[in-house]
Amino acid sequence: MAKSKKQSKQSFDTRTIHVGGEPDPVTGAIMPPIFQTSTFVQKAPGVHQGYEYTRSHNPTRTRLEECLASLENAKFATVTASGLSAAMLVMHHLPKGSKILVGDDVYGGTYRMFTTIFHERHNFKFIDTTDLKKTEAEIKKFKPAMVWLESPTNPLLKLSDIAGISKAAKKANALVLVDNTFMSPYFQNPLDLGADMVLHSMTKYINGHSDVVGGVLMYNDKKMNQDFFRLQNSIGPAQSPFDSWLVLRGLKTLAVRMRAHEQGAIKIAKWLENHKQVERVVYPGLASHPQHKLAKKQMSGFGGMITFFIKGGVKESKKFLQGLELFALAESLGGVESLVEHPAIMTHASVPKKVRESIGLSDNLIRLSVGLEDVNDLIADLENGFNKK
Ligand code: P1T
Repeated sequence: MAKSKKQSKQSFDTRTIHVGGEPDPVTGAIMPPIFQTSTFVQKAPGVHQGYEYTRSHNPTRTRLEECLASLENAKFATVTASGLSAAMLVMHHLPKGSKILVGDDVYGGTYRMFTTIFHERHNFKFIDTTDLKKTEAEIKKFKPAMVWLESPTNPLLKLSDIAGISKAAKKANALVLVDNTFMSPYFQNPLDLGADMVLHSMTKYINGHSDVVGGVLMYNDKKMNQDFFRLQNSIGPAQSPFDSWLVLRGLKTLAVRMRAHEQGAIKIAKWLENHKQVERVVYPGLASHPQHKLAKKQMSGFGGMITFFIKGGVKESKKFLQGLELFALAESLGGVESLVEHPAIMTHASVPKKVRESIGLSDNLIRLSVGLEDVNDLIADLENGFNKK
């Protein structure tokens, strides 16, 4: 639940390395120690040095929270055990019976949480938030307590106008949360665009090495911070000190990784666009992306995720996926190694087929997370996939 030491004069790259990464004041160790402890000794009952019990807080996690808050230009950050547990805290933070307007293309696990766990506590309405006018009208009509956006969405890479929606939500007293997992704080900062909360699955780009599951919420409101502390402490989805330390380590290269992910993704997206076995490529950096203009306006880059529709259906998709070697067939994204997956069968299987079809999440859709391997090797691998007999 750390408050950021806002070092706004320093660049993003510098802050990834130095905020929360200060040498250990006791020994001078340049890398912060891992406080691998469950509890903290008290001098007298209630007399402690700021830490009591690792479920509530831990110095390694505090360092990570300081760094993350700084990178997202937030005053506060709350690190949790997974991206979904960060979402769970938000669901408990909102008063019972809240109306929540949600983008119609969100991560399958988020959809499952809203429709099968929290549907009894809150009232969810899913709409296409890419249409600003329609979203503004819906905010007026539905009167939500919160607008929940993913931008770009998983897996269709649709964008929502964060500044426009935040303005309309503010007028209607609604909070705006943006799941910024796909862009990472390097390419997009929703709080600067008027959102109230940012959520990341740290499992993805923030950690970047596919060896940790984690989540984080970033925001500016002190009361919110007190409530998230209460909820974290009372419900218990705290991240372990070792995992927080690994994320701190991964964060140091976030800026260089994001630039490299994007460089590879742009080349691959353009190559796919000219491939005869590809029906359509979706990548916010392509001029053909329906919201390319908005992407240039609200993001400082386009990221490393590509979605494309292969010519054919499930049969052709499976053949392609089985022909790949470098791209590992796995759920998740944002790691140094390239991953590929079939959303309809894998990450979004919990979204009913009818709903998937209504939003264009079809059976010939393939999602790539472009890693940091040599891009020519990746392209050769994709060609092998297309040539698989
Ligand atoms: O897996 P977890 O750390 O709990 O994060 C959930 C989550 C939240 N938001 C977005 C946009 C996500 O993509 C995810 C997790 N997504 C995958 C595992 C995936 O393969 O898409």
